[in-house]
Amino acid sequence: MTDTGIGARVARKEDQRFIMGKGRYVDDIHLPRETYAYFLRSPHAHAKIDAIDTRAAQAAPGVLAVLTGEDAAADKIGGLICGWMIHSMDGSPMRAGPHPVLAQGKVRYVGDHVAVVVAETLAQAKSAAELIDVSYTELDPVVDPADAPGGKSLVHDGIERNTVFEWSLGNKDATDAEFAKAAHVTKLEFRNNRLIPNAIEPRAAIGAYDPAEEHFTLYTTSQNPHVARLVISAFVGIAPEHKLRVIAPDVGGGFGSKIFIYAEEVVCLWASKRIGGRPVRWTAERSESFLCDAHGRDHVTTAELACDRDGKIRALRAHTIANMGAYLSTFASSVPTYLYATLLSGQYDIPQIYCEVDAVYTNTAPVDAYRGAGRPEATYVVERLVETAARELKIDPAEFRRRNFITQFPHQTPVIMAYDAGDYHASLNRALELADFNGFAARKAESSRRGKLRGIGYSTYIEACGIAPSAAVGSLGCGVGLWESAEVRVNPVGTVEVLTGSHSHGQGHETTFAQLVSDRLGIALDQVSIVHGDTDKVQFGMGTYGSRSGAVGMSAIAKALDKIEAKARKVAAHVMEAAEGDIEFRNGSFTVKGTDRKMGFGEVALAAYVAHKFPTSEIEPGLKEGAFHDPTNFTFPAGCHICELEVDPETGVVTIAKWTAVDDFGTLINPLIVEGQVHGGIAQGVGQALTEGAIYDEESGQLITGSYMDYCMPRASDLPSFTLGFVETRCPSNPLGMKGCGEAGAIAAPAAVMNALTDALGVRDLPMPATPQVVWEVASARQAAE
Ligand code: MCN
Repeated sequence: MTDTGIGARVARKEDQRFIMGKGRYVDDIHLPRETYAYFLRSPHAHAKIDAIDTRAAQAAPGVLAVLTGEDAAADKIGGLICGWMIHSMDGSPMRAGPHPVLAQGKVRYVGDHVAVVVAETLAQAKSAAELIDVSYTELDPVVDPADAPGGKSLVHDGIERNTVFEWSLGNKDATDAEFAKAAHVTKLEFRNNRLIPNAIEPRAAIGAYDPAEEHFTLYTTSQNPHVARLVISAFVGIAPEHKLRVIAPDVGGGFGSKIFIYAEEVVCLWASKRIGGRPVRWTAERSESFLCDAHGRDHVTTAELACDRDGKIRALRAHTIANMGAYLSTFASSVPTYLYATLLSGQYDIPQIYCEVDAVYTNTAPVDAYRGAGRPEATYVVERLVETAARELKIDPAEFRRRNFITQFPHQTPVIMAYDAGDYHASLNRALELADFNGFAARKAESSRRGKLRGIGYSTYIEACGIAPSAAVGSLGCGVGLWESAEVRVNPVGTVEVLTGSHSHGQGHETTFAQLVSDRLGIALDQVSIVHGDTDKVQFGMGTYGSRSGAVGMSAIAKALDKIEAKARKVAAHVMEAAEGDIEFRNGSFTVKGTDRKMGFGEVALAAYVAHKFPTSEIEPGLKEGAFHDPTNFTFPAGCHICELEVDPETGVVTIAKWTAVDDFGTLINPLIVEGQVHGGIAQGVGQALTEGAIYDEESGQLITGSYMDYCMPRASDLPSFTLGFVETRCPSNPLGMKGCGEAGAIAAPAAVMNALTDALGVRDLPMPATPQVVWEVASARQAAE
């Protein structure tokens, strides 16, 4: 390992500009003659639009255009799509209601896009929006997903029972048979609370139409600019792909919420053309982000675990109602299905699993992938059941897990996934050691002396990421292939530009991707630059989500580097007049075996471009190679998180005393960055467990938690210093042996917290978020009962 190569703890290159305030985000970009868009949003959760009178707004100072859904329909602007087809148990395709970019006939959630005003200034656009007169007939909103099928009204006319699909996975009869003969059944009912993503940078878009070239440019806060271009071009129909450039510059976090194609991006492009080509810009206010960014989770689940007399798990079954919100967002249908039920085996050898998922429409913001997407929900089901079953069977929870761990690989689960590599005993054992589990009883006694309740909880999670093999996801309904592409351009002086289809918005790709190049070519880190986020520069890409940029994106770079090395060897052989087989390449130098003849990588690069010393009929000049990488399997990061916490029964305040995480991410490219990823994920998972929860008013469908006053993000002071460790089993399905790390913390953490909290309080279950009020009520009831 070199000090900048694979495995090195290199500080993030990109942080220099971010910390100095020199990042270039969409809102920092200003184009000549730009204008401002302001969206008039629905104040109602569910209402018929009887009429929209825009005349006063059109005449207001500075206004250039006021556009509604009727205008969009007249201009043949298509609706937004959901790109993953799910079929119900009866074989029928999912029922996707129309998703217009501006409401047509009806509004379906508070914040739904009703009209846009484009004006010379933002203030003028906002003032004019107040002059738009919309006549609504209010309809009963459908708010609670559990009630949606029997709801008072239909979110989409014609979509009966508000049901998008009724899907299942696994063998029902075989699972039921195991339950029928089980010695013990543990049953839990819970809601995986609805979350609102809160990236530091709110969403923003600038649409610019060039009438001379009939060409559009979109600057947007996207995690996947090429997919945005594909959808906006092929489905929304704004322009063919070669007439649309999408640029996602520095993006300040996304956590999934910036994967999707949103109405505002389309409207800014379309409006720019409508006003003759002046750029149209929009940046979300935080309150708009709360209302309109796709939310996450929101499952209502009943789950059961069947065990035999020896504490061996025989079967798991679950029924989940998944809230999709008012419209199917870009990848929404995949989240409660193939990203959820396929992980219900956890780290355990479970002979039978059966899961049914009813996806429903409600009059709430669309729900789609949010850090972990389906896998935190699955882990929550499995790890809460396992912990509860162990307690009921009076088996130590760690021992119960050990009895049921998968130990042979590859392991085919009953729910599609084939786990390729792992060592679950190793991560549990190491975590117990690092957490000083043996000292827990003494710490608990000490807490008790201070009147506090101490608890410990595990989450031995698994996830599937590195999304994903194209043929596999295609067979499951995905509309696109999920490979990744890369191009490595070596300049004549030996510096390197890597063009990648991955998109970094906080994950440190500019550093880790450069580390791979530094390692392979033996050149300094600052000789490498990573180019991403621009469809005119990067050949193609599928973007960043599903912790795929390492396992899939970097694998594409590794393949391109193989080609670079192969060609450079040929060039070196000609220049040094040696047989290609005698060329060795190590630490940035090409040498001829058994001689002192030697060329540096930069010299070979120059020779490749000068092209004097080799037959160009056999070897093309230049040194530039591209590659696409399609993985052969998902990657399966897994590990053990242990949360130790203390409850103050007087106030309900929960203090996390200790957090230990031992994760297996295969080969670590940069442990420092990986640790940062784990930290962030744990913080989000703790937020889900203890503080965060989106709440809509049942009667009106208004978002009650619409600002930071009501929606509580975890703060640094809510978290301890984390103790991290790693187990390393190489992933066999990519050349680097990597598994994704970007979501693990958020997947593992909620179950660890709730297992610890139920342990501390001596209760079977507790709802998330377990706010001080929830905890205080439970603690008080317990004390009253004692
Ligand atoms: N890495 C490594 N060794 C490994 C695995 C990964 O050094 N064995 C490095 C990678 O090279 C990369 C980083 O760790 O620099 C994360 O890699 P990976 O797990 O492949 O995840 P992605 O880069 O694809 O990022 C996506 C993931 C997801 S799905 C969400 S959601 C998320 C996350 O990353 N959103 C984030 N982390 C985030 N971090 C920030 N700051 N902001 C977000 O929006």
